[in-house]
Amino acid sequence: MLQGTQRVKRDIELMQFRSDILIAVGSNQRSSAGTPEDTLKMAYSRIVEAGGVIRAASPFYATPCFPAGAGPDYVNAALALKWSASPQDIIAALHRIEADLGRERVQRWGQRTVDLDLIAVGDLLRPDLETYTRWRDLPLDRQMKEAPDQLILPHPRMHERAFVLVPLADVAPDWVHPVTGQSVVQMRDALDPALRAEVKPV
Ligand code: PH2
Ligand code: MG
Ligand code: MG
Repeated sequence: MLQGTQRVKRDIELMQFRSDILIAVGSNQRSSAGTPEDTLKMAYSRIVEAGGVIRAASPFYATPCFPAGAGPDYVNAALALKWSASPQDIIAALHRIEADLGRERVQRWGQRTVDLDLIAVGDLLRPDLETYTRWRDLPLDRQMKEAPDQLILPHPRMHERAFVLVPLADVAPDWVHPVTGQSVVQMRDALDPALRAEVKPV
């Protein structure tokens, strides 16, 4: 039997599990499903099969690989969903779909058939402000070598990437970052216009 405060905590978490889920997707390599766009569409079907209810899907965008020169251009997009599952279950489903579509985790930020990044679950901050802030503020050279071994929400890099924010502004313009209080549109508009212009509808 769950005790009072434990039960309230669980109920609050369950409410959040039903709230808006934001996912950023990308591909810069052919898979068994075909081109990067075919692969992303296949990933969407697999997400729906796994219980995700897609509320909005952005257009596909062609984006230069970050860091520059690390690989071919990407196709990127974003989804807003409802998904009655815990963040851990969602991330596990996304990793399973990535693996099924031929994703091999060889090189950090290397070429990939599909990358499904959980960007946010409502206004959930996970695991805590201190851990979130530490990953957000990690210098670029360490970001390239280190990856968190736990789920961090919101995604600690989302606010600085045009290939995430431009598509996200199509599906969740008014979502507000729980740490900074900035909306997706405000974050997108704060980016260097030259970087934003590199994100081009396919
Ligand atoms: N994802 C990365 C690394 N670099 N560059 C672009 N343009 N798009 C991505 O989705 C992307 C990237 C790591 O996940
Ligand atoms: Mg990624
Ligand atoms: Mg990823």
